Amino acid sequence: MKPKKAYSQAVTEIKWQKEWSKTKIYSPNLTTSKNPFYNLMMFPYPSAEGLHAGNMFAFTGSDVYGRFKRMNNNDVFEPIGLDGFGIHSENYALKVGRTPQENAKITETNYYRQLHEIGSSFDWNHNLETYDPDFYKWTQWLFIEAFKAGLAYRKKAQVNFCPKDKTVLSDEQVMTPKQAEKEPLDAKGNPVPVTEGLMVCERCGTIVEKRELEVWFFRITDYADRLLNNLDKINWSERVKVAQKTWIGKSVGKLIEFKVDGSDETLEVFTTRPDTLNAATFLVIADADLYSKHSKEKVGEFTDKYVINPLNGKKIPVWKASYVAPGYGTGNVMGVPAYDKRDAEFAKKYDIEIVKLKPKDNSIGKIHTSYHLRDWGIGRQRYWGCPIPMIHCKRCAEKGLGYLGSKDINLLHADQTDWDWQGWWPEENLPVKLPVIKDYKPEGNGRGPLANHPEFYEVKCPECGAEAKRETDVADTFLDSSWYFLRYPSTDIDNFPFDPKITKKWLPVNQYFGGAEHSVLHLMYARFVTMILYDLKFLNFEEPFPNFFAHGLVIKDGAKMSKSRGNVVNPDEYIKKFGADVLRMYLMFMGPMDSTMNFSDTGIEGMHRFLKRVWSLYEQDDNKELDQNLLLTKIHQTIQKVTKDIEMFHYNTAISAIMEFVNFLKENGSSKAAREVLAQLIAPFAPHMAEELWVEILGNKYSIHTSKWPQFNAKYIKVDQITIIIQVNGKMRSHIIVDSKKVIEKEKIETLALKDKKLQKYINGKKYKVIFVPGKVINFVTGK
Ligand code: ANZ
Ligand code: ZN
Repeated sequence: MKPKKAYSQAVTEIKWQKEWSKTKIYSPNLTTSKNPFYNLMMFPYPSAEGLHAGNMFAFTGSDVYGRFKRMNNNDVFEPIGLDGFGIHSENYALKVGRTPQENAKITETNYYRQLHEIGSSFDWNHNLETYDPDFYKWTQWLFIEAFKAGLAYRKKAQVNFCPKDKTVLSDEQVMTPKQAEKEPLDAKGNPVPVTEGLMVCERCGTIVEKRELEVWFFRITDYADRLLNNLDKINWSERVKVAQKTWIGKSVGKLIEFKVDGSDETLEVFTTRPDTLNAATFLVIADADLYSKHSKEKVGEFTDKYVINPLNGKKIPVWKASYVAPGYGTGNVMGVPAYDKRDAEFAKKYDIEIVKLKPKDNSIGKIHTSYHLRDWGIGRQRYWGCPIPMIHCKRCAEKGLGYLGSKDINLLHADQTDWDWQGWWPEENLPVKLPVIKDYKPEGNGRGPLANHPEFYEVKCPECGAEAKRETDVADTFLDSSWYFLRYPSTDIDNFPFDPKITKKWLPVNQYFGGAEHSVLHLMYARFVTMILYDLKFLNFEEPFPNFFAHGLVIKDGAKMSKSRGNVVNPDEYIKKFGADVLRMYLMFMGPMDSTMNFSDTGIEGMHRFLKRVWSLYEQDDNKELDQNLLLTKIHQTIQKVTKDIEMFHYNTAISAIMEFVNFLKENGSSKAAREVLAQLIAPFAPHMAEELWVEILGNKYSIHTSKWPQFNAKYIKVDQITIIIQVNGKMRSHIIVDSKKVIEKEKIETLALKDKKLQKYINGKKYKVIFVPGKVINFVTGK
């Protein structure tokens, strides 16, 4: 048997990609599918550079699983799109002097080209882009639903502000330089050394400031307990669960009241160590100003006040200090310098008494639970985002109207003020379109660029017709990605964000795949939004991703790929040189899917040789004398190993097993059955070559990707058998598989080995001595 032609990856890959899209084998019928399996990879933020090898690694990892599931009787739906709104794209547009819209068109073309070329089994009939009005119309719908449910509100608050990106950030977007993988910069863009407690912007690494601004929030704190408790019910990488737990930061303690000396006023503290009340020697109250300027230092001011320690009646001083957070607990802390490090530093600095009494339980105060999680600041004073579909009208406020006239829905919360009257843009008139403007550069004055455009914000109040005003902040990009997975199966529905029937059939997502860096950002927000929609009865599940796998990281020359380091591996070059199959196989072979792996050119060349070796197997004639039982054992052992490994995302070891199989077939000869199995086992990894082998060489029915995954049969897998290497003069020449009970019996092994055809060639009547390593090697030493 000979392949009809030499393998050309360039020709073959394009040929099959065309055929796949023509025959729509990756587009399941979403209404009639019998075994729906929603296989999803986090969609990318498009950047100027396009996808790098690290992205391809993640996409391939997800796609291997999707292809595997498809061959295992599932109707796999694997959509893709672009998380295209946001600061990242906008900053790039600013840099090159294009509008974000023009820029989006260019990156969209480039991204979709790359995503085609990698050969993933995406359903290209359901892609979406978050900046598409058909998509963000529903992001606005979501905002309004949250508002109506009392879960979106405006509030003046101490917020995080990035002086470089000139916008408010959510708490989740503020991190240590290490978490952000950025060198810290000051507001002017100068590098600064990393110090403890330094917090920077997730996007640009600039040190974040605190500002008092009135902005929109989503009330995620209402869901803190559910977000925490449900973690026990979902199958996620452990490190992501831990990150969410820590971020939610539930802590149980006590609220204790201290009476202010000489007044009726009391100050209440939150403490997790009520047993140290006997050693409390001062009380600290938070101060927004000190906190925003010196939150990482211990700066304080004495207030002239004293409070009475309720346990022992002692008079202790009240301080204002920078290390106490206004938004946490009660904003007041009892200072216990003997047992708390921060209090100790503060007490030493300001000469406050330190009392070393042994902690002792007491009954003062009431049990209280505090959370680290705070509400999600969702408004951005930027341009390239989803317009927040809210309006406010003075006249309605003066008339004392409630929301859109319905006084009975009392949606006002004590903490939502400044706006006289808030209503939403009527849903039938959505979307509120983002206008095309040239001056979209942020000014940093606390208002977004749209605030300079009266033609955008001046509207007639939908309630009373008077002159009213639109919100000019846009929504955080993370609002777009908090629900996008609901939209994919329903992209062709235009009267609702997600079709109820189709949603019921396809969601929640069966397997989600993505980066661990989104642990407390996207993954937390998506869970929260799904819970809101569940509570509003739009969904019948409250966890969007019951199964989530956090993939690892591809590095180059020891560092994370980044343009500034100049170590970005552009997949285009490799695809051109070696083909997508080689790149995919190499990426999956580099190491465990959840580890950190180094990309190397020699590694990819090795994989190129391996695939050539695979191809050559199909040019080789069968070995008629090959022991068919031995071959069957090898086939079924390989099927079992590869199947189990793919199920657990252990792709690198699955590929090792395939390599071993190929070596075996090369050495011993193969059979048509073996070659069919081999093509199927490599199909998830090297889909193009596998298709070519299956259809053109083996003459099977198109397509291998919808063929049935080979099943292993336990009767061929003799686990109680062991391989003994046969050597001649210390060189490996063959091997035998023997019953594990016999592996130590020298004579029996020798007799068995002598039946081996390959060995006979070498012995060929010569005299020999036998060196036997029980259970491992039998060496025939022949002399010259
Ligand atoms: C006295 C004490 C003694 C405390 C001791 C700790 C150790 P978590 O676990 O994070 O909830 N605290 C309370 N509110 C605070 C605020 N707004 N800003 C800064 N610190 C605050 O920590 C709760 C503990 O952090 C509380 O318990 C309080 O200090 C402090 F040996 O009270 B503790
Ligand atoms: Zn009005």
